Amino acid sequence: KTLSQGESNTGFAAEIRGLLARLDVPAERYSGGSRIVRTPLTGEVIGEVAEATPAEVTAAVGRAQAAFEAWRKVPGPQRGELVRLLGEELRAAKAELGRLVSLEVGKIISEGLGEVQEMIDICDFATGLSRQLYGLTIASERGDHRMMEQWHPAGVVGVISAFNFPVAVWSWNAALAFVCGDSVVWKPSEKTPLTALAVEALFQRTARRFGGVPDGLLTLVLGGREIGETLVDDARVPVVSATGSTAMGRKVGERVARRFGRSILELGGNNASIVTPSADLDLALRAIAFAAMGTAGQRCTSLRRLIVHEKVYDALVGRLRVVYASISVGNPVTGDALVGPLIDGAAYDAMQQALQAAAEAGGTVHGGERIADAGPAEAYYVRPALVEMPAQAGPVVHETFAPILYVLKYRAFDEAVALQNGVPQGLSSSIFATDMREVERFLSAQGSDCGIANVNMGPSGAEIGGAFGGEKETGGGRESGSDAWKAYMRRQTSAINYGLNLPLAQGVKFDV
Ligand code: UN1
Repeated sequence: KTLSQGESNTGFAAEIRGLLARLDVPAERYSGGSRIVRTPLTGEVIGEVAEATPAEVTAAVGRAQAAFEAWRKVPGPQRGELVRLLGEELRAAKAELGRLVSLEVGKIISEGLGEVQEMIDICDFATGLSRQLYGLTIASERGDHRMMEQWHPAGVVGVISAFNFPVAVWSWNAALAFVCGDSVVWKPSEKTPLTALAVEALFQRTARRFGGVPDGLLTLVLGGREIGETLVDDARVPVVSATGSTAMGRKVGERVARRFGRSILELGGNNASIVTPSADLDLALRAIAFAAMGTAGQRCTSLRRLIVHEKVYDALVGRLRVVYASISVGNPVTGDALVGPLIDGAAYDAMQQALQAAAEAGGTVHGGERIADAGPAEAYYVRPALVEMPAQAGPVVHETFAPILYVLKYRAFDEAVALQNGVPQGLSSSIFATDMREVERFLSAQGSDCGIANVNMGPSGAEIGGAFGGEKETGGGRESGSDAWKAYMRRQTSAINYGLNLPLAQGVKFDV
């Protein structure tokens, strides 16, 4: 279903102002500033935010440092109480914040709500974690000695987040950082400052209920690259967590490493699914549709490459072409389309360039065209593209943040795994198979080289609980689940002598 031009321009600016007011964001935070914010749904202006100067960022880090020095003294389980309350506020505001995400990013309503649910889930996870910041007791080789390790708060955590998950990615980092005893300075994407302002207001509401937190525990800094660089270069920020393109992450990683800080990098993905002859094709079709076209292909986990065995190629690709030609594209807020707009015109141009390069490399392109009657001229709605490729070359080895699915054919299983691993990125992957040998080989050390490897589902849609992140040019960082919290703390190893002698390790003698 597509909407007519007149139908889609429904005054989202007014609705957004109403939502922000209900979430306690003062009007001056999103009016009269120099940075224009548009909704991709219609291209209309929905805010004008003031940007921070580099000096303001430096001052924010100073306040965050002072906040950290106070917050680290608060016991972990009490810090967990703050995050528990944040989860309560998010539950209460889920409908409003979720809708705001959909309005600012152009996601379908259920994905906007899902993003807030992901925030709630990490708050629950972090609350439990606040009582489980475990270290080890280690057997010592020396008599009357004990060894142990403790995890201490790291300091100020800089969080740089992307437009596509404007609030969930902040929460993966912030919920862990807060229970770990850290403070946070947050630079969201320039494209999505309004949802960030709403989250800041929810945090302030939470802090008041908690009974006061140190000033500067969370500071939001709005702006572009220059203020990101100021944050990244500040030696008082021991941990920088950055989500976005590989090009951005390479710069962040290098700059942070130069001052011996630690980075947590969540960068580009170029995620593949392998469809084997033993696959349940009905299930695979549904999973592929969500993973490749959901969020208009704008997840770092979106499915971008489909590697299909020649025996099932025609059956699967034929059905996929029907789904691609018929999926509903349009305004997902005023209608029930499953594919919303691209974030902006630059994303559209990048998509068209990739499709042209694919055609030049011998690809057969189905779809990919702009749907002009789906929205006004400043909105970029496209039909998702299915591109049959003769080889994994050209644009296939790059991440294009748009709904393009490249399809490749394989004959031998090892060839499929080699194709899956044969790109510079290493975030997520999946296999569709009911043959357990193929499944286990895919999950083995010689199988997928990605941080995430799924079975009988697509590569996107990870849940809180598992560590999220990937290898190679994806940057190596892990966030949210498992023991990802350790990256937000510093480890201290202690040996304690409770005896009267001084035995030295390794049997060394040194008698003075
Ligand atoms: C991202 O696209 O930056 O696994 C994060 C997923 C979501 C998170 C995506 N839980 O697709």
